[in-house]
Amino acid sequence: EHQRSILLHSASRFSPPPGVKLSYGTAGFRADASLLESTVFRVGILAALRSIQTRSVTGLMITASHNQASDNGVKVADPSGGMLSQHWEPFADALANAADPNTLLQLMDDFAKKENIPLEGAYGGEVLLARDTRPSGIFLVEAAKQGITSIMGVSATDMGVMTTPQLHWMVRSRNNGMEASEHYYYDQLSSSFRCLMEYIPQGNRNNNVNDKLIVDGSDGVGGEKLENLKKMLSDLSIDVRNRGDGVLNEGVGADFVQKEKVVPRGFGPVDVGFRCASLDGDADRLVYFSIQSNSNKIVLVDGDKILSLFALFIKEQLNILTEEEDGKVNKSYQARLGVVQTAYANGASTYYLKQLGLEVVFTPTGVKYLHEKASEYDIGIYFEANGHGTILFSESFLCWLEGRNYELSSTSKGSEQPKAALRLLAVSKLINQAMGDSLSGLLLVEAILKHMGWSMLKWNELYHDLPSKQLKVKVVDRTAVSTANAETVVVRPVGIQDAINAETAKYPQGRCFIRPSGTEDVIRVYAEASSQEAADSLANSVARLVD
Ligand code: NG1
Ligand code: ZN
Repeated sequence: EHQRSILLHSASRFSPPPGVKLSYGTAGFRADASLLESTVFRVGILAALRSIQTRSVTGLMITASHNQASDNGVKVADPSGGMLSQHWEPFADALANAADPNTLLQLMDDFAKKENIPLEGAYGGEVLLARDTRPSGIFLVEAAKQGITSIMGVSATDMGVMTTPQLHWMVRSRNNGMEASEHYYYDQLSSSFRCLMEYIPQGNRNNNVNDKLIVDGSDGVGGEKLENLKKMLSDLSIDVRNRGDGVLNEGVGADFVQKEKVVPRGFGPVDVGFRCASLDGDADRLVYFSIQSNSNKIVLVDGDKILSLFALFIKEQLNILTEEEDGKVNKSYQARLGVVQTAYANGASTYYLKQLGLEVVFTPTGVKYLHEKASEYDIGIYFEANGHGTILFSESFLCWLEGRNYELSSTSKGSEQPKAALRLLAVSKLINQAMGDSLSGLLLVEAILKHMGWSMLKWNELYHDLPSKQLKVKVVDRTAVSTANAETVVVRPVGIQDAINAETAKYPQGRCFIRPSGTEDVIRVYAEASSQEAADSLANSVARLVD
């Protein structure tokens, strides 16, 4: 009873804006910040309930990532550090859209019963919360705290301004019984980076191809955090631009650079020839680029190429590890290595990865799908073309690796095998296994380039991207389009897929698909072909089919 009255009282102070229907979508709730206070309050309640149910720490992140500064959003981190379990999403939608406190309470009661969640403080839950640099985050964090603490026995721990991957990392870390502080995060990243640098092959150690890296922080939270991390690294020279003085995500950042393929604000002719990278507003995406002289155009090195670099390096280490002195293959452990992409992956990257002999699988757009798929492998690498991705290691593989490392360090000192084991262990600590993280991703790219002795141009030459074009078509009801086969085939409206096939067949190396966006009221069109003109023309004619 006490719990009911607390809830009714606090809920009465957060009424949802009339006439607005919100949906948890691909990346939590997102909208203009002025509409979100009641939603964030309610997501606070949800994160608290999830904490009680799992008897673990959960997380709540306030961010709208690469969207404009006036937008904001909220999403929940599950105890693993990953995205909220998908079977809670309909509850999130219902909670956010409940019209009044009584309906809200009824929904909670029903859900708690169904999910066996004791509402009377059986477990003292805890929710870690953080926000990006958006000013609206300040009042939204307060709404989140009210929501969390309106569930008896659950506490809210405010971690302040953080990147999305930092918050997820800390949730994961806490539930593994480890410390969840920013210092510990920097410490783990920098020490595993140092370890990778230590095992760089002799010949490449003093190679100076990797002079300086210039990073575009998208005027968001990532720039500041990278400055902190930088202080703990000695082998790398980083110049951080767009650290927050300009407007967040405006003409800057990973989304802008990847979609527009032009030089971001704060960069210019003096940067020609340098390796550059862009983070997005909450620092979970990373792309590289270089500036061409006398042009506003950039050479983009996207998520697919980061994925290819990672896959190549890991495969090389696995090969070293399983090769016996006499050249035979050690069968003691066959690690399953898998690569996960979406239909947006450039066809040339898929072809390249398959040629390396790798298993490549596809999922629908949205990191929750990619992450889930990647977790089925001993080493699962996933990336979206837009630069969001990471590497997952299975517990059993890491265990085997620890053992192998121990065995090797005593028997074959100085050989490549123990180094390969140590490198893989270092990668598993450097890369953020909770979710894609631009900061840890960046350090891994830098370490691998150094290891290979490659410049960015050399890296970019792994394969040549097929020309591609992305368009969006505004529609009244995007749900009218539904797809199958990892979004490559349209099922409804009937007939469209045949028309797309007929168009696509007109272009050499043509590939084209459409899908409803999970974050905007649009249908997205993607086309690929052997020339830019052809890709543009294919995209345009398919867009006309949708209109
Ligand atoms: P939608 O709007 O569903 O296409 C976009 C991105 C996703 C993902 C989400 C979440 C593209 C084509 N789509 O989703 O990859 O990043 O936003 O932010 O880039
Ligand atoms: Zn983001």
